[in-house]
This record gives sequence, structure tokens and C-alpha cells, in this order.
Amino acid sequence: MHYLQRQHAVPLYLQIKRMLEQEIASGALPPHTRVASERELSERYGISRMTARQALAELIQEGRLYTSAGKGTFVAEPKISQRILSLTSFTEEMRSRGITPTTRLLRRELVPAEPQVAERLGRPTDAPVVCIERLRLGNDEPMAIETAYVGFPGAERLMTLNLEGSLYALLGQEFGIFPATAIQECEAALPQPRERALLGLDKHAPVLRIQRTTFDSQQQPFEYVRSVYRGDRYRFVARLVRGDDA
Ligand code: 16G
Repeated sequence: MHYLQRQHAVPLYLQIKRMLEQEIASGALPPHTRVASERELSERYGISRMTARQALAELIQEGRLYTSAGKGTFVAEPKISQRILSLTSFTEEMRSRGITPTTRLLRRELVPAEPQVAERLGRPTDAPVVCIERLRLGNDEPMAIETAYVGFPGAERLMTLNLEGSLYALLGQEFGIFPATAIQECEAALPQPRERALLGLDKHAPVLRIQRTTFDSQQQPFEYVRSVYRGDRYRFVARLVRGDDA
């Protein structure tokens, strides 16, 4: 049993919070186990319920715990830390973590490139591009919605190919196109109602909107992707190297 330090400069609620964080990090409290309730914490540590509530509320707000109405408070799945160091696909990212990727094709359409899409793909406005909207899942849990605009000579053949696996693998096998570099932008946002429903998110849950333009080894852009990633399940980690222009 952990003892609280009552004369300590660290407030009691924070000590309780840190203790729970440590139990989560060490695996003593694995994902989806129930954590002690406000009442249990206050009895166990001789603290007020307000203090216990504050510790739990902060962990819920930070997405480390979640509540299930009438059942209690549980440990959340840890976020996926996706490193932005190398150019990977969703399928590769999931598999490298031992998670099984699946894909639901939501839309596939040959559309005239709107100006922003055309510019990203280096194509004339209104040139035909294949728009592919997919729901990406990991271990059957929705993770992201990706809307890819794919445009290169002959890309129309994507209208007939199976898009429920890896797009990058398919582009390599069928077209000899391999991703070499990408420019990626990431920003916080609130999801549209449809996005929220597809991702199974709570009312006020934020998402990460990511745009990627991907280039092949000849520096030709072949896809422009707008994605919506779950904010409660994703964290993007970049490695920064101090360069000459710093
Ligand atoms: C990633 C890319 C996405 C790309 C997809 C290909 C981000 C934010 N996006 O999810 O742009 O189209 O991988 O994955 O990382 P796939 O080969 O598994 O279909």
C-alpha cells in the first residue's frame, strides 16, 4: 500500500494521480481494468472524496481513464505514438505494433481535381483523380478516416482494384509506384458529426486533421490525403535535429 505524504508540497490529489499513473505505466493496471472509485480511494487513503474526484477527473480529461455509465472508471488504451521520422503506411504502423489493420472502403469515385487537390498533385484543375475514402481500423477499433486523391497517368485502374488492404502495397505491385518522401501537416480540430459517428467518438472529443502529399522516387506527387485521426488514440512524435539554419 502506498502512503501519502501529508506535509508534502505536492497536493494530495496530485499524489493520488501520480500513483495511478504509475500503476498504469507499470502495467499493474492494464487497459480496461476498473480503477478504485472515488469512495474507495477516499476510504483507502483517508482523503476527502473531493480530493479523490479531482485525481480521477484529471486522468479522465487527459484520456488515461474513461467512465462507463453505471459501471465505473476504467483504464484507457494507451495512445499510439506514431513517429514522424520515416514514411510508413497505416498497415505497416499497425503491424509493427502487433495490431491487426482492417479497412472499410467508404467511397471510391473518379472526380475532377478541385484546385487544391490539383495543385498538390501537380495536375491541371479538373484532371480526373481517384478519390478513395477509407475507414482504417486497428483490432476492429476505428482509428482514422482517410480520403486519398490519387492522380497519375493510368490511376483510373484503381476503380476496379481491391482497396481494402494496403494502398501503398497495391501501388507498388500494380503500378510500380513506391513512396519516397512526403510533406505532412497536422492540426487539432473537432470532428464533423459524420466523422464522429464513424470513429465512435464522444461529443467533445478532438481529432487530429492530417494532410499528406506523397512523392515517388522521381519526386512526382502521386497521392494527396486528408485524414482525420482520433485525438484520444494518437500522438505524433517527431525527432528534431538542430540544423545550420537554426
Ligand atoms: C498513412 C498515411 C496515408 C496513406 C496511408 C497508406 C498518415 C497520416 N497517413 O495512413 O496518407 O495513404 O498510410 O496506408 O500517416 P496503407 O498502405 O495501409 O493503405
